[in-house]
Amino acid sequence: GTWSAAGSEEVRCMLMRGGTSKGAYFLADDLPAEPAPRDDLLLRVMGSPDPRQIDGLGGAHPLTSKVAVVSASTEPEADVDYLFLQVGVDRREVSDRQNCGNLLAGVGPFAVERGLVAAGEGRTSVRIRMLNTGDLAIASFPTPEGRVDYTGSAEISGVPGAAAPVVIEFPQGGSPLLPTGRVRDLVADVPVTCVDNGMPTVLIAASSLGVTGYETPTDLEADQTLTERLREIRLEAGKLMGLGDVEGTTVPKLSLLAPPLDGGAVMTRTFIPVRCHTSIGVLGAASVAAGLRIEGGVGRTVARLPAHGDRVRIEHPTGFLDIETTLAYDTPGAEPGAEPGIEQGAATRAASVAAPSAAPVARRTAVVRTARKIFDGTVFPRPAGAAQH
Ligand code: NQM
Repeated sequence: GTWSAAGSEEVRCMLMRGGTSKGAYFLADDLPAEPAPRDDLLLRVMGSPDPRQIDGLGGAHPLTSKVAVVSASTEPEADVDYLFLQVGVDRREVSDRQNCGNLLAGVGPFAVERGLVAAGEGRTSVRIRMLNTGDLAIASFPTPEGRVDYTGSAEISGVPGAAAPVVIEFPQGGSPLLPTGRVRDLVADVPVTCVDNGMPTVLIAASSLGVTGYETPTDLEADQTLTERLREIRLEAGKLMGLGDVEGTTVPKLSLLAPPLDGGAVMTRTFIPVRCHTSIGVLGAASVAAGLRIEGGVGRTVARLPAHGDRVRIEHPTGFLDIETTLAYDTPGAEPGAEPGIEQGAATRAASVAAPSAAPVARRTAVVRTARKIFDGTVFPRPAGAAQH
């Protein structure tokens, strides 16, 4: 940030919708390099901590209290680096412990807008290294006449109207798909499947928690018994997943699964982790989709799975999200891609998943999102040291 003559801080910032989230996008060079002053600045930019975020850009919900920090990549396999930061709404906290596949949709367009990446002819592909997980994503979007065109006919549930499609591909999942090493765990007396295809997520059949999975997010958030059960499950699952003490962190997420209502594979209610998502996160959905395909997982009895290789339609409170994902079992010495898909005789392998070398991996995941530049300019953070409550 720089200081104006009047002594007020100002920072260059672009406000964008990325998928079903909204966030402030910054060039890394426009922010303090050190995490402590950077996070302090971002809290003041968003107006946190305050449940209404009345004095900042934040929209009073975790889905609209997000930040993307983008820079040219130092790695040969990527064009840009993207760091996602979740800014607490009513908590003085900025976390880099989760990724965000929705804000990711705006990263490519933002990189072109800021001149980090030259626009291609007609379309531009941007290779994005996601610093939160180390994974790679490739985003491609229309750039007629060398400029990002946000208009188009792609519709995504949870966003009114239509916009240009941003096609996002995740070439290969990095982290183990089954963080506990098992297809199913009993956690706080509830059977769960813990899966990570880009976002650590705990899959639970809604029925095993005494709800249908068709309730509104508001009703579920108001259910004190459910809230307490989810908290218990999450704390215990977090440890099993190798995430340590997850009290106060935003991962793992929890997805309640119910049979689909509208021709999809499954209905979901996702907790992120306290608020119930009004739709579902992109990487959260990628994890659900991969988890459903795991033989012996809790999703198997609930979901109606499409054929191997077909898109998995994840239903959520405001529509659906289609995820393409391919799983395979990696065995040492095997030719990459030569292993059978999970639908072809994977059951016996899944049962002996204790050997990490035989664990399933996500080969490729792809999704269509949209993004939009809403505002570009200068943000004036709330002054440091202003009265706090
Ligand atoms: O899972 C919300 C969102 C997300 C995360 C959350 C996300 C993802 O919808 O990739 O995008 O789970 O906190 O933006």
